[in-house]
Amino acid sequence: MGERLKIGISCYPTLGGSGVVATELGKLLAELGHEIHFITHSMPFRLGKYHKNIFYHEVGVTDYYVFKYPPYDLSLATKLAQVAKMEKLDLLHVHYAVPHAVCALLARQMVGSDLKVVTTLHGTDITVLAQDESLKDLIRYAINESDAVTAVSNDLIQETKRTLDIEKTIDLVYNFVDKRVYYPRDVSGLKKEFVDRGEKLLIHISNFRPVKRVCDVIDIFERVQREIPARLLLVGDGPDLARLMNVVKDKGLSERVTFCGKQDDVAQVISLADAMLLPSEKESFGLVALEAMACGVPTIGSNAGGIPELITHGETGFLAPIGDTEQMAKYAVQLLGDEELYEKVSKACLDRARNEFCNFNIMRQYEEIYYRVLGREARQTSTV
Ligand code: GMT
Repeated sequence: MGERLKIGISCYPTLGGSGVVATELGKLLAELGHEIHFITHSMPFRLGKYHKNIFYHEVGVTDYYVFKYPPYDLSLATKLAQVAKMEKLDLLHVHYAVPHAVCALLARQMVGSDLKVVTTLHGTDITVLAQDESLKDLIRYAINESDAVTAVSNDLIQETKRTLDIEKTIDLVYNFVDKRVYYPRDVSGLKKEFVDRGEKLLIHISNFRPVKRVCDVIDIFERVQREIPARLLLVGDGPDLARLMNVVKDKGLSERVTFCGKQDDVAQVISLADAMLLPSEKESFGLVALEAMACGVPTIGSNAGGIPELITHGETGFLAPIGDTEQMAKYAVQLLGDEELYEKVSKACLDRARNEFCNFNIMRQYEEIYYRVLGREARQTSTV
């Protein structure tokens, strides 16, 4: 048996897929016996109850009156260094180049030991932030100076190299899903509260930002419900919410569209649905589509970014060019109107999610990267 590692994890703890991946990874690593220290400004939302081998260190921010903006990044770097020293951490695994990787590099310098830094790129740090000239050089620096860098899709690796002119090797480690949590739940009782007999339920879950193109979701739904009886469930919250509520009202769809805000039990909510809509402008992977896949719910969406690496068109969902809502609606009608096709696609979804994006396999890929940067032997672990 190889060595138990002491790992510090920093991420955006309160929202988004990157926080989900970081937290679920930490929980899995702890389950295998590694010691995990979350170092974040608030408790990661997926951490939940007490877990053996998991520790939480809150980053406080100094609000001194001369600071126009409280220096969160400096407080995070200091906290990362303090925890690394005090707990004798082997490495920091940070999610997002800005600010987490930059802070981890500063912490590594402060600690002055062999502390290693593994950075995971999740998408918008490259597809949005690295387009900003004021941050580009900093993100390139963070990537080049990390001991290892991972990205959640091949598409994101290529875009990172192109945008930042980077030659460094970036490891591909896909998002994962815990099959003990994400599986088709029996929600037949609850479903009656959302749909009438014979109606199909479409779902979209996101942070309602412009990149998610939630207006396209409504447009697709409008077309679908003209052909088959259907309802739409919109889950989440974000900057576009008020506008979307108006769009739904103006289109006269209020009776058929439910906005239900953020939900904790995502697997249960997804299990209510017959199909997921994900017509994003940018999507480095699309964790929510994987979560749907693991519940046997096919996704219809755009072929943006890394989505085609997750969804094979015609097998585990249907993809069309960004903005082609007419085609996406046609695919939805085809899928939902053909029981045999639906069963086939839904089963393929379950198989692919369980076999190719299994939490244990993906966690092992991260573990191997940790041992590689530390120059240590990977240990033999039992499966979760
Ligand atoms: O999708 C979002 O807006 C949230 C964002 C995040 O910062 O958490 O998600 C990104 O990371 C996820 C986990 O790796 C990926 O599955 C999402 O595709 C990616 N989002 C985008 O690229 C827009």
